[in-house]
Formats: sequence, structure tokens, C-alpha cells
Amino acid sequence: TKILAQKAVEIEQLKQQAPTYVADAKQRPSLFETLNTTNRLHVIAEMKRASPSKGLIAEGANPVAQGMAYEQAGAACISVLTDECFFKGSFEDLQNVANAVSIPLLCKDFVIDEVQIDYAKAAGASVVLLIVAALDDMTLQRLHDYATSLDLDILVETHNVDELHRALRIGAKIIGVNNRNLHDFSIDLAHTEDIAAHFPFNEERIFISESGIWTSEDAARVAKAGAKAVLVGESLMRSDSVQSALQS
Ligand code: IGP
Repeated sequence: TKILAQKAVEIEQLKQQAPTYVADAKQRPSLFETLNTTNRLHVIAEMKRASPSKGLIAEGANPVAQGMAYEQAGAACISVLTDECFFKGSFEDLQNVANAVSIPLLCKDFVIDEVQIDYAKAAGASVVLLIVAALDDMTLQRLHDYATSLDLDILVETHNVDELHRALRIGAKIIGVNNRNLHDFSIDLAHTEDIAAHFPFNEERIFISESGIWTSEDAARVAKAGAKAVLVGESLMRSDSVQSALQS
């Protein structure tokens, strides 16, 4: 709620002017198709400088070098945190990564208004995150439709079975389970298994496990539950070799 109150203030500022970010116009492959093509577990690798739960992780990281390392190591998609207040990210980080890589690119923020989606698109994102817990059904549907109309993929984030059903009701095709509780920050990979048990798996939907993935055992555990991809931030930001981390 603190984050959402801050977002409401930022949105008024974003609305004062059109986005000035101009990422090179690039046709990125669709995230949905990318994740659906092979049967291996894919990685969505995140550019994350800091977080409310961990404080500074890699404040001075170079987004271009980080993004290129992720792409070269075989990531399916790169996630860039654009929240400044709590995660020390920016739309500028997103734009810099956008200009350096050509794989799908996720704008990771707390989206509550269309204007944020306009900025994400202008800065080069091909995917936006919508967090079910932060939105009422009507707004969730409206923002989902808006992003779809701009040809963006949408990752819809859930944390419990009720939120899964809300995501399914709006027609979400890419649904993530955040293993981190956004109120107390505790991590439990069992959330992935609990929600997977209620997930109507088919060719039209993709199931992703987010947060708290540190080891190949963690990755294998959520893959076994049905995850097609893992969204990994901190452990990759702290890794000496993104290449070997992504391969294991
Ligand atoms: C990455 P981790 O534990 O690997 O650093 O987590 C990602 O899942 C996490 O940053 C995240 C997030 C979010 C951040 C998931 N959902 C919503 C901000 C907002």
C-alpha cells in the first residue's frame, strides 16, 4: 500500500508530459511463443539494483552489460525494474537494456494506470507486469486490454488461488506465481506447487514461478510443478558468472 500510494503521486507527474524515452524500434519475439517453443525450463533474468526486502543488491550495476550477459547466457527474456523509490530502477535503465538486446523485455513495475504502460512501451518493453493483488477486477481487465491493444505481452502475477482465478477470468495467458509474500517478504516455493494444483494447464496458458530461486534444485522443484519459466533476480545479480548460473 505504501508503494501504491507513491505510484499514484508518480503517475500524476508522468501524465504531465508524453514519454521522452525512445528505444530503437525493434520487433521482439513474443514472450508467449518463446516460452512455448521448447520443453526446457526458461529463465526470465532480472536487472535488480535493490529491493525493499534486501536493501542494496547491486546498486551500481551497468544495465547494458548485465542485459547483454543475460542474453548471451541464453535467457528467454530480460526483466528490468523501473520503480525508482523502492528498487532504484528507472525507465532509463529499461531503455538502455532495450537498445542493447533483442529478446523479449519485461517492464517490472507496479502498474495501476495506462500512462505507465505508455512509458514502458516507449522505453522499449515488449511485456508488462500486472499484479492482481494491486488491482480491482475492473482495472485489471482494463489495463490487460490496453496492453493487449498495444501488442504487448502481459505477465499477470498472483500469490494465491483466489488471485489465480481472477487472472484466469480476465483471459490471462501468461500467469506467474510470486513465491514472495509482498507484505512480510517471506519466500516459500510451496506457493508455486499450491497454485499449480489449481492451474488449468493447456497449450493456451503459461505458468511461471517468480522469486526466491537460488539453486538448480529450486528450479527443478518448480519445473516439476509445471513452471515453464522462472523469474530470477537477486541470485543472478549476485552471481560471478551469469553464464554458468543460467546453465545449471
Ligand atoms: C525476482 P528474486 O527473489 O529472484 O530477486 O525475485 C522477481 O520475482 C521479483 O523481483 C519480483 C518483483 C515483483 C519485484 C516479483 N514480483 C513485483 C517488484 C514487483
